[in-house]
Amino acid sequence: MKKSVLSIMLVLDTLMASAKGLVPAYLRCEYKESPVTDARHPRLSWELSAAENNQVQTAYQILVASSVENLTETNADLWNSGKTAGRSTAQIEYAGKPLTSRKVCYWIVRSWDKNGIAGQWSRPSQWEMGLLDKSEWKGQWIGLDLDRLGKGKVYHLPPAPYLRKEVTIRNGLKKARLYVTALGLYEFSVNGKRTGDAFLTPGWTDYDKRVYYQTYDVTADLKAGNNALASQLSYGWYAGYLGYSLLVKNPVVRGFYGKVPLLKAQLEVEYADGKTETFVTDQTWKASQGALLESDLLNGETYDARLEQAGWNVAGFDDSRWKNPQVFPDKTERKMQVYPGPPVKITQMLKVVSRKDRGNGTYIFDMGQNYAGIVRLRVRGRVGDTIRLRFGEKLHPDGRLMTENLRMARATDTYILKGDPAGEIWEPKFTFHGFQYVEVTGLRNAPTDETLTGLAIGSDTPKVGAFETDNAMVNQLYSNIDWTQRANYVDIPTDCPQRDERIGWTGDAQVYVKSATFNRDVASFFTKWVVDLNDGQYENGAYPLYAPRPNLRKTDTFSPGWMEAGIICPYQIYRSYGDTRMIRDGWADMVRFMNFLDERSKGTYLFKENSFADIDPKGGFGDWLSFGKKTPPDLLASFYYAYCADLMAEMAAATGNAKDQQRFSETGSKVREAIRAHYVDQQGRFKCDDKAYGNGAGYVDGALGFTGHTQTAYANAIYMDIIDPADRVKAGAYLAELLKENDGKLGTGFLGAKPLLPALSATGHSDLAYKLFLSKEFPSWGFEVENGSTTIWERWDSFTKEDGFKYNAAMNSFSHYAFGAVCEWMFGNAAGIVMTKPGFETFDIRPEIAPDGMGNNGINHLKASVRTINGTIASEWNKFDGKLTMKVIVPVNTQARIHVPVSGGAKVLLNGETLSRELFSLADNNKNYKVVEVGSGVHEFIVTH
Ligand code: RAM
Repeated sequence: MKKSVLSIMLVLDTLMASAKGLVPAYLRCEYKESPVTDARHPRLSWELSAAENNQVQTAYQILVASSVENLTETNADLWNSGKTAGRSTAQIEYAGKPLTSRKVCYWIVRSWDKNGIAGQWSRPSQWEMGLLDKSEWKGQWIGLDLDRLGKGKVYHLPPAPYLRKEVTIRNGLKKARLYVTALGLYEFSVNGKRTGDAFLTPGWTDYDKRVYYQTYDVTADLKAGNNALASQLSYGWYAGYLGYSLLVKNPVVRGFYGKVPLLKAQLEVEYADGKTETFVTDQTWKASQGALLESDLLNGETYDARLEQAGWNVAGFDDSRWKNPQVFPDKTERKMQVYPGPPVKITQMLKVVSRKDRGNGTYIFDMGQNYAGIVRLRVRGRVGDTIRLRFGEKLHPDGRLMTENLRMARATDTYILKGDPAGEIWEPKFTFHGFQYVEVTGLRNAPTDETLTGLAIGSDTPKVGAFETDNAMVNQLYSNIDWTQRANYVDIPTDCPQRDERIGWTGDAQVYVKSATFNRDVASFFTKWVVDLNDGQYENGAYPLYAPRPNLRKTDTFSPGWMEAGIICPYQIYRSYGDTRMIRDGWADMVRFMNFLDERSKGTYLFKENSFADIDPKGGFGDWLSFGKKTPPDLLASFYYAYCADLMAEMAAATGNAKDQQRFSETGSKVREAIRAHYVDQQGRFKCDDKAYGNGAGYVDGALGFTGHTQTAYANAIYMDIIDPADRVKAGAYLAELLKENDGKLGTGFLGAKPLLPALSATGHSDLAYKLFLSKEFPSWGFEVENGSTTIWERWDSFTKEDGFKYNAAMNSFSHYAFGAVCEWMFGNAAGIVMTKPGFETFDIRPEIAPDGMGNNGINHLKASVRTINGTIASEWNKFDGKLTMKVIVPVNTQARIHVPVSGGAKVLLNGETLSRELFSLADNNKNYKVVEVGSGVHEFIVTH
């Protein structure tokens, strides 16, 4: 009886659910929810869910209207796409009426399922258009030159300007938008309330070419009568210290784009009677200085609360003693655009884990996690008490704060109390540090855990990935990878967040970009940075060492392995998100880069030894931080040449550009041929003319000598498909052999570490890949974890329990994501999530099961998931009692080929039934797979013998 009621209910449930059909949600525009954009044809996307398995979308319809009420088929006044056949749920370009500045657009979508049944309309979402023409900016650049007030011996840090203006708003306010930007950094407030919650606005660009702005809806913050607009500025990337320029004694160490930070803002209000009014930055504003005495990204902030001008940011303040600001001219060629990336935000609060009294009024707080950000200080004391906060990633063995590795970055915040008996709370606004430990001095009373609160900052890239196993080391490693990404994806992808560097190194970015896509949604983050890359391209077509590209050191130009980021990053964004707009927008620049390679190779389609002897360091950075004999940088440059040509050919095809597709596939084969002729010996081994490098002087680690027969060479050749498929297995064997000769240890640097495990897996050496992955011996990922890491380090042995800090004061970052590129293998091989069509429209699940017999050091359970632009994919496997189970989640509207690892005579159950839909059996990687093609749903497998 009970049972039949249950089944009737189940039947009813499914009926009701299927009646609903496909359900669209997570509506986004230009990768964001309810954004402001200046894309004239913004791209829309949504996610689908369905109550039944195997569902796909066969058509969709989008309505866009000027109001939510008009979102009906007959009233949609901007766009009615009509029923449009197709499975796409992303990258759908708005194709309605031309959009004008400030337009607020509301939209809904519905989808038809595989049975042709229309689902319900989604909930409405919206986007808003920014200012599409620069001439709509009426505000001027205003600033206050306080430069002469910088007085430090080493650091010239002038106070930060304050700007204000009162405006009168009439009765009947309907809508108000504030458009703001700065050359430098700004924080803005309306009637004392901060606008938005973004940090480090408006971000770093090549300010001569473009500057981004933010748009705030301030309707609710204004009132009839007098209103105060107020802004604090800081020097930031525009006018502050940058990178290692001070360290390397560059003639310019700060103010790379200008000396005086400038504000540009306009407040546009609309009244109920249809009238509008615009208030802009101009000479009538008032300017002064205040409590913020020093403010610099690398060097920290000094805030003297005694100098606060109470009420400066609210209406009615007496600013008669304030000056009028100076108006600065604009550059006509400078573009003003909507910030395309995810805003930098405070993404997490951290509590103090422990604190130590070091005597003499010095305390050290442990935040428990190395992160990028700031701390909020809570103190009570007397007027003039001075609290100094210093930041470090590590402690010396004797408990002192270790700051040597910050080099010239002062990374110190100072707060001077006003003596408020109720206590004082302060946090810096325009700086951040990379740290785990904070040294505090100057406290009047013994601190508590509440004295500090950690505030992690970073570009607010939505978390999409999860990776979990029954191996604690691996779980910690995954946490380390994600934290390092968060600490370094701060407006641009930086190398490290702590020392005097923090620049957008292209090599680091290109080796890591694919890994990044598994952890966070980085689509809009790279939409921003790829523009910086193109802006940073040299006249000759080379992409720079870092982007944006201030002149931090005269000799900084370009390098093989770094410059290719200009091709690899857009390519990866295309693969991960199906984004072809980035390809189209950057195509001319990317082609210029390929022309540069062609010209450099002098028509030989090869880079022979010494082809890059004219750059500094000679040959470029090569396999940076590798061990042993060096892989010739020219060999790697040639590999990258072929690889870039392939990616270009694929991107040309994706954008229907047959001519360029042909050009670049031909380039790809010519480079391969040339490599084979010059760099490969009779036995299929990589070789080089090491004599050509002489004693190696000028080359990175050139004294160690050069050879083509390295782990890095084979790993890259396999990964980039440089060698004939027939020789692949041989290359894999050489790689395995080289590992064996090296005591089973990796010797790879920045360029070799990423492809190493994927190359082993691809050539049947999954067991070796696992061995490296699970190793805890130097050099390995596990070694860092064993030595207490909470982030990925620049060097495997940046710190060891035995030897402490070997490389300090030179180059020893504890938050450097480059070696975190193993993440690609974790998701792509261990969990086996392999994209077969851009955006994961189709994919393979092909897990490599960890070898048995490793006890606690092995993996018996692994579960990974990633929320793609086509929905969430999950892959899980368990080994126990000689049985293997797998669970795979395939999102609605996608197709997966699931590879079930079996060995002879195994029996496979799919969702409890003997596998009968098996497509084919594959024998590769010394493993047999049974392959089954499935649509959406949860699919569980049990493999028994
Ligand atoms: C270091 C950076 C970066 C690397 C360059 C070559 O200083 O930290 O990681 O790409 O050098």
